[in-house]
Amino acid sequence: MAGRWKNDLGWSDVTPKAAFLNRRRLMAGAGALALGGIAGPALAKLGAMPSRYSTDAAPNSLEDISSYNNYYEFGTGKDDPARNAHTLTTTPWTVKIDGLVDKPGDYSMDDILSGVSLEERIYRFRCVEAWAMVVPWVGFELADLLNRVGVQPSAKYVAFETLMRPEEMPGQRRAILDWPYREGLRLDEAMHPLTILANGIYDEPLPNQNGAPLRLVVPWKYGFKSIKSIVRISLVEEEPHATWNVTNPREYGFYSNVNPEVDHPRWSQATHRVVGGGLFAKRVPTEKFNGYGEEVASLYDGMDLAKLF
Ligand SMILES: Nc1nc2c(c(=O)[nH]1)N[C@H]1C(S)=C(S)[C@@H](COP(=O)(O)O)O[C@H]1N2
Ligand SMILES: [Mo]
Repeated sequence: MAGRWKNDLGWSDVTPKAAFLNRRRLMAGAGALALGGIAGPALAKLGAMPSRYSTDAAPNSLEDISSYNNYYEFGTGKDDPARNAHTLTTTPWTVKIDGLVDKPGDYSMDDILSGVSLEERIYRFRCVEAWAMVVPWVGFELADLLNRVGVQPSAKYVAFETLMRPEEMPGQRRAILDWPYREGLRLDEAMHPLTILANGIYDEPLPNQNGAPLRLVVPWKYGFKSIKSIVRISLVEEEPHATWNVTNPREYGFYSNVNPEVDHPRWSQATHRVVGGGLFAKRVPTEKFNGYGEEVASLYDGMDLAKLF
């Protein structure tokens, strides 16, 4: 089977995107009442609107996206999160927003989702391990949330933290990483319109293994920057602790922009494998900034991305 990437035949060739989005919007409008029976006992549709930031590349199947995961809180095998993450309680959920903000507080998911408009963002997603997928996320711009809580002028970075709950996260009972998982962005990266907080995939709530109920998605950076199941967002002055960067700074930089010119010390980053493309699928060239250079390259003007990777 051919790998589904850019010019290969794929889902988007079979279903023209406009028609697909239209049909889905109609379904969202009609509500679960009229059409829910046809769709089966599906989860509530989120009703996300299409976005100009979406790629035309064919999305991976929900099966691919929710069965091949990195989420070490649930084990280090690619199929461990799908097997184990059902134990995670995601309601109620609060996100503490603190640090250099005008309105710090403990915000419920309802607080957070009220006043944002959910969009579908079909993004390329590239893991530092040299595999990739295309994911139809549902979410909203992180900037929307940060603007609502009011970022103070002295803030330079945003720090994120994953839930710490070893009773429900078996991986946290072992010293695989220095828990809780933490990540960070420079403020301008965090405010960039491509940076989203996602609460869904394929117009349905996020599967637990993908970081329910709320996870970061930064499509021009290696996947480990896209931290899952966020419980804390802090506006800070200094470069924040980032789990993989601190664990192994020689191999994982704080910035970790996708970059085919800077190899991982143990493997090449020049190409990657598309998940779902089959065992014998050809590797495809990796693009700088994962193909989002036009949008984000200027954030790094004057920086040596080989040294400050
Ligand atoms: N809390 C937490 N977030 C995490 C991880 C993790 O182990 N724990 N893995 C990261 C890595 S390495 C990748 S590639 C992506 C994978 O996201 P996905 O499973 O939705 O494809 O999540 C990132 N976010
Ligand atoms: Mo990753």
